Amino acid sequence: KKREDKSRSNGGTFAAVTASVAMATVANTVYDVTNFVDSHPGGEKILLAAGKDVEPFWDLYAVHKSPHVLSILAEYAIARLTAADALELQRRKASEQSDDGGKFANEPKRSPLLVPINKRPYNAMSPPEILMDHYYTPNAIHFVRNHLPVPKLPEDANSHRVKLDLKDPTNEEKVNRSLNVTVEQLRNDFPRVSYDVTLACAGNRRNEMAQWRQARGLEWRQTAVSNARWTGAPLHLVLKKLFGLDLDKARKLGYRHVQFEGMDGDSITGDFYGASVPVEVALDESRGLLLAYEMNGEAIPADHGYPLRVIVPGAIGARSVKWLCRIALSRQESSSFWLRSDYKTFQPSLYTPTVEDFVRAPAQLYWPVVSAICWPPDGHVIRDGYGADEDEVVQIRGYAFSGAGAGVVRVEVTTDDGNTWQLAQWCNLDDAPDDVDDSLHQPFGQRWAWRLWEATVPAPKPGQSVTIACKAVDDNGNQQPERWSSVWNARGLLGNAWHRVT
Ligand code: MTE
Ligand code: MO
Repeated sequence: KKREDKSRSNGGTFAAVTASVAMATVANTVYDVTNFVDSHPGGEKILLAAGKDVEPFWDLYAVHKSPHVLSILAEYAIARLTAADALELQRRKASEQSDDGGKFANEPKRSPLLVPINKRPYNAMSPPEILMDHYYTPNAIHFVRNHLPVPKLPEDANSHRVKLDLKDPTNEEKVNRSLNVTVEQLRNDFPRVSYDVTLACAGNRRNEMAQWRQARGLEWRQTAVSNARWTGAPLHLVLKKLFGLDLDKARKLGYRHVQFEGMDGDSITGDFYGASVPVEVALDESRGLLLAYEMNGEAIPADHGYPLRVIVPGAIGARSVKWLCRIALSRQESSSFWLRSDYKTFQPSLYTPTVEDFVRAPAQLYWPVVSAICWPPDGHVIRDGYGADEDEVVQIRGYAFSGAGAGVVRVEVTTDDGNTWQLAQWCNLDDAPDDVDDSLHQPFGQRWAWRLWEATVPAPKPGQSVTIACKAVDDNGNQQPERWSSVWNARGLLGNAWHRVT
């Protein structure tokens, strides 16, 4: 129950939260989070759950579902429900779950090949071994990262409207000019442009980073990464034609950011998914921002932003807002929780960033260079007796990409912990464009797509094992760090240490 507790010297609010039945380690436990509110990264929002079951909130903010959070929570346990209350809680949950309050009524059918790591909201990795079979990841197995339920989507894509607002540079609440544009107009009135873009969630490979030290968030392995051909209208042309704005003019008027809003919101908190991009990036033709209406030549599937999403090439996936319903020029960054207080990195010495730390840190925009092995899987056991012969080998396959349009120039592989290295070869997949290795395919500074690579190493002798590691080098000469210790950050983002597979 949330109530003023006058008997306490600090006069603070008393918040009790019962934890979920599904969370075995905290089942049916009541917590007094009064003294935790100030250090909760989401601030006072935790009080929304006061006196209630916390599970539905954790369904929406799935970062909570980690052993780390459970261990923090454990400190605040004050009581357990009686058996009768626990039963009642279970009964209510069962009746709620049947329709989930309708929140998840719009979830699409999904391929059983995806590897889900959270069901509601839905989050799934691409299957690593299938991922390596295509240059263009088939839409059905493109990884999915949803922070909220899939919103109710329009049946007719073409009539879907996006609101375009010029906010008052001195007053975020005020809109000076506003108009609507439909997907049909974007298709008919603007050039149709396609780019190959690899999307990767900033939390990719968090599970490895979290093995070095606990990191907050969903434990993605190495395939919260996929590549697609995205088609749409260039953002800078849309703003030029409809508002007469180019970068110079936008800056002179006091605009610093282009904000994007998704149709997916949370009716409990009033939050919506959104992000923004600095005007210098958003209005620069060479940065390739697209208002995309097609993914690999098809209408964008429900999970990936139908009917319209923005694509921000070279950036962490979080900037490519799906289910786009509003674009606004502003002096401010997007007010979205995920832009302001979530996708941010910190120094390795900061174990538990405060709300202020999150607000102060810059929002992460681009990816650093990264590569990972997708075949064989870690711990893979080779057929009995294999490796006895000198010329028996293990085939390795993986991906590599970098951020901000930097291309990957080479990938290197080691089997002796980095003492010696061998060069990987580029894969020649049937579906890849013929000019995939030609600078015409992805001009310098616009290398937004991954490169798939393969290598061959001697098989371990029977009964022995080998640990293979890879690293990539990009156009800037930047390389992946050897160890997690130097890149570890509390939120578990941008995991790019050498990828190791045994
Ligand atoms: N856009 C909306 N509207 N809602 C979201 O939850 N997730 C973001 C981004 N855009 C998200 C969104 C994040 S964090 C990532 S990594 C990518 O979408 C994932 O894109 P995908 O699901 O198409 O792979
Ligand atoms: Mo993400």
